[in-house]
Parts: sequence; structure tokens; C-alpha cells
Amino acid sequence: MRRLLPYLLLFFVSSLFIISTSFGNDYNPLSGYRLLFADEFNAPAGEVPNPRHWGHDVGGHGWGNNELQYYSKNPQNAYHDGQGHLVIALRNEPHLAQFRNGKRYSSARLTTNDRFEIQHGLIEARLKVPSGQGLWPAFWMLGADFPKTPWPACGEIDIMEHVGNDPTRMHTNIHGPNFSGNNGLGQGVTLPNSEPFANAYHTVALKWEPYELTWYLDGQKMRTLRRNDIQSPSKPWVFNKPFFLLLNLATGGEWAGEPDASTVFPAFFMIDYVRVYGQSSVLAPY
Ligand SMILES: [Ca+2]
Repeated sequence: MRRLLPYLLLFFVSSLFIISTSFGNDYNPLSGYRLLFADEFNAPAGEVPNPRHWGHDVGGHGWGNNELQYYSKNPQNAYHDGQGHLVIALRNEPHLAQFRNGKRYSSARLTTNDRFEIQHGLIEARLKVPSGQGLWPAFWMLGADFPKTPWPACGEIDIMEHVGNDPTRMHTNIHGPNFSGNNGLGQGVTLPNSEPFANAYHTVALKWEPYELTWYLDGQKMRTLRRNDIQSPSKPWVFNKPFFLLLNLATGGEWAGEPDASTVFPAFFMIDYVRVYGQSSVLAPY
């Protein structure tokens, strides 16, 4: 409660003076925020992700969706390109399947868990997703009490998901108690002129406030979800607590479907930067 009060005060003040002018399409969400976390991915070619920012989730158990990849710590699955980008590379390595839960595909799932957490703010990334049937890149967040609080009660906010069989859309979603999985609150955002999302770098962002989530794509407001839109005794708003960030490239599972002969490997998920603005970080500065 002690942590919540300043946010309540901020909300009431901002609702008087700021909301009416800054909630348009002008992408002006930074009033009162400062940069708390930034990775510009400027390390030399081949360098692994900065361990002060990113840890690895490792394994090939399907990750709750019957996914087909094994997430490794192998530098070949997550590295800098030497030109300012992080690369998450999904590789087809059938000869290694016997060592990886039978999974022929390897990839990486990076997380700021126990490194950086944020509660309310602006979370932004510039990225370029790969194209191809069966591919599923994502930039998302989980409640920092996970796994002590199991999914979906911990809460999940999907800032950007993309599946290769739906090439012109970026997907947004939240999950929580009694609104998860296929009962999540997902909504696709179609790009102008139905341009394939994988054709170019895009800036994706979430403005996260105590009672409201707003998604942006290339600076344009795309979607707003308000607490009062969903909250009920069976569907509590679980988004007023610290969350950590995740970046990953999955393949397979019920939603993305399996890769096929047209899918090109390795597939590369490119991230130009991740920046987080807010009032204060929850964990100690990294
Ligand atoms: Ca960069």
C-alpha cells in the first residue's frame, strides 16, 4: 500500500492536467518519466547479451504451448551483430535434438527477471521480426512474483507478439486470473496498407498506468485497455505491481502452428533497443 499511494496521487493529478492532452496519437507519454533502463545493443559482433540486463530461461518442455524450440544459453542463439542490434536466432539443428528434450529447433528466451523490474511507465522497443510459417517472436512482461505466484495469476502483458501465419498484424494481449490463454484479451493491430510486419523495423511500446494500458506502434496509439473494462470479482486487475521484461523467438504450438518447407532457418529476431521510462525502478539500479 505504501508503494501504491504515490501512484494514486499521480493518477489523480495527471487526470486533471495531462490526460486530456497527451492521450491522442501524438505519442507523448513521457511527462514526469525518466529513463530507467536502456539497452542499445551496441556491443561488438558475437558478444552475448549483457548479463547485467538479461538472463536466460533454458529448456525444451514446450513452455505451456507445445512449442517446438529448446531455449539455450548458446551464444549462437542470442548475440550482438556489431551494428547496434541484438539477434535472437532460431536454428534448425536436428543432430542436437537428443540433447535438447528431443527438440530440433534451438532459440533463446531472455528475461530481466531479478535484474530489472518496473511498475508503471513506458516500455519501448524497436525491433524487426522474422517472417515465416510457424515463427512466433514476442516482447512481453510477466508479474515479478512469478513463479511463486503461478501463471496466469501473476499477470502477463504482451506488448508485441507476431505469428508468421498472420503476416500483416502485431498482436497485443493481457492475461490474468480467469482471462488467459484463449480467453485472454488479445487484439491484433493491422499495419497500414496491410504491410507485412516483418518487412521493416517497428517501434512498439506500452504506456502502463495504474488503471490503463495503452499500446503504440510506430508512435501511433493503437489500443487502450482500462481496469474498469475487465475488472470483476473473478477477474482482478493484477497489473499494479512490478513486472519484468522478456524477449524470445518461439516456434510451433497451437497458435503459431508448425514450421513447414517454406520456413527459412535460421530465422532472426532483431532488436535495435529496449528502453524503459518511469518514476522509479523497483529493483536496485543495475
Ligand atoms: Ca541499437
